[in-house]
Amino acid sequence: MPADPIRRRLLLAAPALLLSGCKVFDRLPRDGGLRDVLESANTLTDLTLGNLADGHLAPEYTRADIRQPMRPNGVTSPPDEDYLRHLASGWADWRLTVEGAVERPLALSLPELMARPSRTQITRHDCVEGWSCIAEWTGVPLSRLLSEAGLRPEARFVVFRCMDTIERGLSGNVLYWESLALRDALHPQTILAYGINGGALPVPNGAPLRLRVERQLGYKMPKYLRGIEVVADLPGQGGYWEERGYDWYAGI
Ligand SMILES: Nc1nc2c(c(=O)[nH]1)N[C@H]1C(S)=C(S)[C@@H](COP(=O)(O)O)O[C@H]1N2
Ligand SMILES: [Mo]
Repeated sequence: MPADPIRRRLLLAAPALLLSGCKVFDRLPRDGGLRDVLESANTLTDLTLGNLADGHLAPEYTRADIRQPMRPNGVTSPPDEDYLRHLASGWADWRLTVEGAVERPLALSLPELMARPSRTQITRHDCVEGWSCIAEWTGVPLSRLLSEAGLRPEARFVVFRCMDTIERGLSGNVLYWESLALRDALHPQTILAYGINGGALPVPNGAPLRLRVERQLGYKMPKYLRGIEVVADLPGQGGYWEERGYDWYAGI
């Protein structure tokens, strides 16, 4: 517990906020006014929790703490033609795009990303399903790319677009996607990782590039990235799993 009494009081208040963040209103009708009011209260709670975590680093570990390979989860072998073509060509034509509310949109190849200053961190991945893994991640800080692109004043959220179909729906395939508040996007441990445990990122863990956002749960870390969009307003519920009832702010 921090010695600072105000900080301590805020931390003690956090469990209550967490409780109020539960989706207790999931049984209310989708189009109900009451549900909308409760959902906006929930978003407020999410933002409050995010602010409480501001400035804090997730714990980092040593190599000796890495006791297992990184367990792959969710999509582990994207079936998508585009993805398989990029994989076969060694990512030669793949580009990470950074666009939306930015001054200078970017389209960067893997070697261009790897040529930028990198950060390596040994962190614990917590999946909402209840398992954890410690691994060493290497990548380019997202803050670096966002400052290269230059955020426009209306920028508030960052949306991540992936290359993998996670669900084959009646109205077409659904690709995985996620989003973060700018505050988490700019956090020093938020990186776009192309390396794991000293080697290249393998396909099951998200090749060629995946997000690490260390103070949140696994589903907030999209793999198989193709594009980043800076936006003023969050599209829909903010991610594939969020549209299926998961919390948008998944702080741990
Ligand atoms: N594109 C994409 N990203 C994803 C997923 C996915 O299915 N597709 N699953 C998420 C979940 S629930 C977890 S726990 C982590 C798993 O990462 P890992 O496969 O490297 O363990 O990726 C997250 N990012
Ligand atoms: Mo997960």
